[in-house]
Amino acid sequence: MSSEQTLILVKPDGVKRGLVGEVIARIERKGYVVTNLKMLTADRTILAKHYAEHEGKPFYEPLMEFMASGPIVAMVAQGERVIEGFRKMAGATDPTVAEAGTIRGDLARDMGTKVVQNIVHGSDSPESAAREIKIFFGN
Ligand code: IDP
Ligand code: MG
Repeated sequence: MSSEQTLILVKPDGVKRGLVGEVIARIERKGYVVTNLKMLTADRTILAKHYAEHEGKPFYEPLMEFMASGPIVAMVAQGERVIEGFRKMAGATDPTVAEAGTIRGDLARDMGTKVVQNIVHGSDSPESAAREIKIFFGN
């Protein structure tokens, strides 16, 4: 399979806790290449596009509020099967059960909040990656 790209976000909890370097270091040690990167505070418009698939779910509003609560770091990582590879590195959505050795398993836990705070986002398919990279970085 040819080299592909994925959209990775360090969420507000990761930035607040000073884990941006840790996340980037793991991506680079794995051998993926960061090809674009920026810090921003996401507004509702951008978040509504990014999380359109979750609209109407019970955690949607808390998710929007959490993701807008502080700066995030958006980046594009590139490599063979990076979409699948980064999802594996991130670990399960619920950080309490995410495997040790994963970003979420090693660095996050259930904080008792309405929305799960789990440090990172990673695109889940080539279609999502293309759509999400466009949202954060344009064409
Ligand atoms: P993912 O980030 O592992 O792909 P998604 O199902 O796409 O997980 O959900 C997006 C984000 O919404 C999660 O990373 C997490 O922050 C939050 N979330 C997902 N499911 C739940 C839930 O059942 N309760 C609370 N928050 C959730
Ligand atoms: Mg997802």
